[in-house]
Amino acid sequence: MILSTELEYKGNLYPSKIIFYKKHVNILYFKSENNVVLQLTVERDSVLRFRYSTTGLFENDFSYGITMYASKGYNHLEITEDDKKYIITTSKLICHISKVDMRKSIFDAKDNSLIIEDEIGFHWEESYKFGGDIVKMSLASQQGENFYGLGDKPVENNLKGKRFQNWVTDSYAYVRGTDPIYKAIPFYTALHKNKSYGIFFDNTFRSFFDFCKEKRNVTSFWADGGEMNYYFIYGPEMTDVVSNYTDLTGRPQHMPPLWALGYHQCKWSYYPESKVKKLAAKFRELQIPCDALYLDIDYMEGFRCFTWNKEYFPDPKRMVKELADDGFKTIAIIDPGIKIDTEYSIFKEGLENDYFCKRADGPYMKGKVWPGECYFPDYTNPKVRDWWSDLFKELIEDIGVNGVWNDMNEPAVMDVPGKSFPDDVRHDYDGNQCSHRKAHNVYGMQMARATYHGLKKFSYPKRPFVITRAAYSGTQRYSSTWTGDNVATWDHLSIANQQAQRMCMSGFSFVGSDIGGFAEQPTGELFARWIQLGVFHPFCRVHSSGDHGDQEPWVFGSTITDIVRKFIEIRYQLLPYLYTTFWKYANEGIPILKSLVLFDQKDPHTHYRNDEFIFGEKILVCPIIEANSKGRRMYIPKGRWYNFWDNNILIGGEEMWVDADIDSMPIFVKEGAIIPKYPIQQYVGEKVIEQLELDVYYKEGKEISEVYEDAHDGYDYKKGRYSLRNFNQVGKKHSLTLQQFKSGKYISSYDTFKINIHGLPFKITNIEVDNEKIDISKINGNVTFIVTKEFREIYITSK
Ligand code: MIG
Repeated sequence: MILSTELEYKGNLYPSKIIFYKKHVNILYFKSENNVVLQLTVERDSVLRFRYSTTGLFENDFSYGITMYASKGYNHLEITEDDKKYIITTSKLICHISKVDMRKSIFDAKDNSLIIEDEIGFHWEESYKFGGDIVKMSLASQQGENFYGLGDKPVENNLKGKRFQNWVTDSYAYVRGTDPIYKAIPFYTALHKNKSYGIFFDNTFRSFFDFCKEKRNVTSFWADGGEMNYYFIYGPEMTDVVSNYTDLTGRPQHMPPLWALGYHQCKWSYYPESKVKKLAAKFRELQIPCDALYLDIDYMEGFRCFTWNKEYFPDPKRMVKELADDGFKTIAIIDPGIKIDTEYSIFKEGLENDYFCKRADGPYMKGKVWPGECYFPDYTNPKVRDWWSDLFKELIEDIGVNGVWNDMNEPAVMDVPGKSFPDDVRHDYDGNQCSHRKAHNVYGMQMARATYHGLKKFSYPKRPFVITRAAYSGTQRYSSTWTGDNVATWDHLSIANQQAQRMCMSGFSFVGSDIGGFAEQPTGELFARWIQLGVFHPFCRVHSSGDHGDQEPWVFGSTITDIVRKFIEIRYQLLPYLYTTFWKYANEGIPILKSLVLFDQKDPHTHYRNDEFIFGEKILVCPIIEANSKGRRMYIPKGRWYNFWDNNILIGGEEMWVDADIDSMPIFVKEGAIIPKYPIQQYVGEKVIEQLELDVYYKEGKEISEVYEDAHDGYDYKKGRYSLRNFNQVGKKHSLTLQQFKSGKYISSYDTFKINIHGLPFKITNIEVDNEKIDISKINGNVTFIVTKEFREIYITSK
């Protein structure tokens, strides 16, 4: 294995034979003759934690990645042994630990099949330079095994044959394959023989993953320090693996306000106020829906966080209010670097209270960012986080800004080699003092966390909205994210697609790319194609660096404007659908976007697919990623699918050509689906929803759909004021039954559903709603009718 530069080490060491074993409730300890201790925790029947010490002593057990809400408990735990091994059995797994060398094998308890076993297993090298160990794990990879996940890596979905590094890095204009970039999410899922498991290596040092690259049959991961500490998460369904991973590392702590799922417009930068106002007016004039406008760094006074440039923005409170009156939410950027300026109150406070990061020998960590020379708050100190949270009072509570955008929090520094803090910088790490080697990957996450708490406090009773660039596992609890400084090229459109899918697979679904590309300027065609993809990403924002030309929906001519409007309108119509899938994500950790392998792991065709994905539960999307396309070939997963545009039915399970001229893209709806739709609005809340449309796609057989709603903001839903509607569609040759089961106490503004039935294979002679016939004389071609939202059963027949 290649180690990071300059580490001096003594060669590999390995555990020797086990001489001691002890059990403490669900924690097992195995000690080897040479003082290696394996601590095995049975977290759940399908989740095992492996932690190794090379000295017999463990570090303080502290993690920013794991949430305190992680569920614990198992149904069954039994430990036995024979002369060769210890055998740990839960209701889902059987784990063998070899007595000779501590190597492990894990089997599915159901059929005794091998899921994963150690190759060399745990080994390590001592580090002369830093002390501690370089900790390593190597696992034997089975034939035909594939790998997915790992955060924002800008590569194909399937990671097999590749090696990666986790070290959050500001990566302006990265390209396909650049590694590492902004995020460190040391979690992957593996799949072989229709069984999926995941590995979460909860170690924040610079870490590495090798997926059968160095050796064809070996997967390994290692880190420059800290402990070998990882979670094995069994499926066998990949969805359950991801869901269990977010059970461990957390899910969004609350629903986003619905407007955050609307369309966002950003640029570096919109200023002064008159420009922002013109921008807002243009959206309304052209009737292009938009919910949020962004203020990039130029709104500040000399880039000092929490200040305003009074020349550009003489009265921010008034401006924010006027924008709000027109339905726009204002999002402001806040970076970590605090300008060294003894006249600047935030700097003074930070200095007086000793909140800034220091170098090993005492000087402050000084680095150049936009404001010039800066010091940087140590967000790994809980006191600093509290202070930081409180700094948002004026911005949020008084001025009324609705969301905060955390940038440069890798941390990015312009004048320091490595473009970040040097290794020796000291951090509190919540009382576990350490160097930047350990804190680097969580620095941005802790900034986003502190920002989140500030917004939560000062936006109350509204929900906070935060977006961060840097992230470690668990950041999904606090914030949304984007994929950083991409480029306006066709390849980047495809990379954005990959990254969004990958982030969803990695437990972090609230993600989007800079639509159109941050660097350089897209053609109208590329912009339109990117919008088409972007409206199907959980976070939907156009952003550009601004110095290469404009990137608003109307700058590419009216044809493009019309296409862009049409797709943004589709997003707004689908908001109740997207909101429901967000709720599934926040509640159960189900990824909002599903790569085809996640959607149908049994089908080997999905294992190497990249472009197609499922948006939510029922909608199949495939972006057009090449210029001058009139359509494309794509893989349609198994099952029957309705073409969204013309209702033609396709039978999946093969690759086929799909037409998609510039004003269209391949979109399909799963048969049996019931898709809720709102009317087109220029912004969330523009209209009182007076009727919910339900698009029903007939299927012979049964299909379940859900619609989740609540007040779209605030916290009442946590007290039961939400509405969850479960719809059963049961289609037969000559009948269709729709049943509704409702729970929750939220009362929606509408009283009726408008039901549109697609693909009904028979002519209706009778419709009964809760056993009462309705007048069908007006129903002809399109099967559309209106029913009360309280209906329990609709029965449609032909005699
Ligand atoms: O050094 O704030 O990724 O979205 O517009 C550039 C200016 C700093 C990088 C972010 C980008 C943002 C830009 N920032």
